Amino acid sequence: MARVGVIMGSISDWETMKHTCSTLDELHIPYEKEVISAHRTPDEMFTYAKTARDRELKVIVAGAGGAAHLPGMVAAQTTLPVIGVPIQSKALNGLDSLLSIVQMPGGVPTATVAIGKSGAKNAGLLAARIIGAFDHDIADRMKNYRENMKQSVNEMRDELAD
Ligand code: RP5
Repeated sequence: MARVGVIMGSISDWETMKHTCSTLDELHIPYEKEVISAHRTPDEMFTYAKTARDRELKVIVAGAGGAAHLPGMVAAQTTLPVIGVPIQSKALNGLDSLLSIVQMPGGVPTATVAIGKSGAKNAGLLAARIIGAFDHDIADRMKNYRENMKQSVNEMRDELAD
């Protein structure tokens, strides 16, 4: 059963949001993925957000670009944690997306990660950490993930020394 809901405003966001999904794959965390647009399919967005907890999702990751209201609007309709990923838009390079997501008025928390690929990857890791706070198996997988990162730096040092 999916524990993370990964949604995005357009298929054009997939190039970025696939990094959230590959991170969740790496950690063996089941997820579902869907295109849901705040302005093109508002009714579906409300239904998705309102049914998310009953469908046993634990975290929602929402990617959007431009006037990126999807994460905040979803957060307004659920009590689950919502992580917004600012997509690197063409016109303003993602600064518009970032500010739209991060500047939520007090009362409706929406976690915000970096613009683009790094943010999408970190959204997957943050979702894993949130679930890992209550799930020891996933917490252990996060520990391994960090160990692997440490190992990769050791390999860089070896390469530099060669
Ligand atoms: C937003 O508009 C989407 O999240 C996407 O980043 C942006 C552009 O959408 P398309 O015109 O590529 O469908 O809703």
